[in-house]
Amino acid sequence: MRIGIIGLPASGKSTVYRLLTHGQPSHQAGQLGEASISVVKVPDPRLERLALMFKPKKVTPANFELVDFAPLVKESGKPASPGTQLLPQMRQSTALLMVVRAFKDERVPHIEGRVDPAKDAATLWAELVLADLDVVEKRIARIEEAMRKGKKTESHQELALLKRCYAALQEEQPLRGMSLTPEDERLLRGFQFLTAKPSLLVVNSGEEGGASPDDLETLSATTDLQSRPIALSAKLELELGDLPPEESSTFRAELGLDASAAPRLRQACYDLLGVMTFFTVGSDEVRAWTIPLGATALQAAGAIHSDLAQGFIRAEVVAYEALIRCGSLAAARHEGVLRLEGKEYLVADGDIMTIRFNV
Ligand SMILES: Nc1nc2c(ncn2[C@@H]2O[C@H](COP(=O)(O)OP(=O)(O)OP(=O)(O)O)[C@@H](O)[C@H]2O)c(=O)[nH]1
Ligand SMILES: [Mg+2]
Repeated sequence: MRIGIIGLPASGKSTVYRLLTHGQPSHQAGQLGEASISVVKVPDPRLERLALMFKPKKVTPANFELVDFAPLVKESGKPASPGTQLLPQMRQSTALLMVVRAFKDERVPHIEGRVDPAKDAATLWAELVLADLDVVEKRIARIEEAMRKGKKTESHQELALLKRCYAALQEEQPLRGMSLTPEDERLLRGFQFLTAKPSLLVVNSGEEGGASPDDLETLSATTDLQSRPIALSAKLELELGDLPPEESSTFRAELGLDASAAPRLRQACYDLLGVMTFFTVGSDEVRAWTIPLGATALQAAGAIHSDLAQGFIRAEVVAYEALIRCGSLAAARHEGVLRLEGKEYLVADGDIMTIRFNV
């Protein structure tokens, strides 16, 4: 699970990256080519509550990887050429965080010499569409060439599908919005199209709050995203995060700011990935695990370890609220809310699971 931060030069990508990774005890920062990569832990009050109940030696939150990419458009205003390292790495992200600048600051020049988040979002969007269009065009040309040479090919279906993609992209429609059969999805998966990825727009609004709710609505419309943009002041939030808690809450009150934006943004990132959480509990470790929405008990077992999936017998399952109400696993069993489920059970977000398996 990886989220890539993208945006124009000096929009505040690295500041948002630092904000999201701030105060994370062992965030394993590293390099991915030119980009920085970190593991971000996802806050979850349920995990803290379970830790109080089980008093484990170790508490392990869910996490995702976060990548701080170089700007998508070069300083000169010319688009980064698709031949660079950047695009293939961006394609490997599960989802994208698009940062646009709304803050005004004379000391930080803007490539176009003006601050206009809606225009920047449109520019960014056009870059993604162009990058996908480039891939589609090349692949179509290749298939048609092979067909002309009379090679036996089974790519007719792929060709028809790519032509649909081409038409959508020409209209600047994201591939995310196309209706696809499971077979279509299989055919397209390998291309890792950028406009097919779930994306969230972050408006870096600056100290004076540079983006109004109306601006956000316009931005929403420009980029055709499913989720509403999030406005925050990355630099200010980062600075407040460095202060002792009492001082930072005094400043927040004075500035009329809500609670810290970092946990909210971490949560929004996690939601963007289209995943859910189940928990394993015990005296050694209480841990949050990440699985796709709609995953089965067997997939959940596999997320823990492939041995658990291979030797799967049954899962003992209790919903989070039911366990909290009962106060312990023993009480939950006694009250009959701890159930035995088979491989096909559809895991619900927040389930506490114990996998029974043969070794
Ligand atoms: N005043 C103000 N300055 C900001 C804000 N966010 C970022 N900056 C400043 O803008 C400059 C660029 O911020 P970065 O976070 O490095 O931006 P970036 O998008 O990573 O930049 P590149 O990687 O060079 O494209 C830095 O000097 C930041 O301190 C903000 O909300 N307000
Ligand atoms: Mg940067």
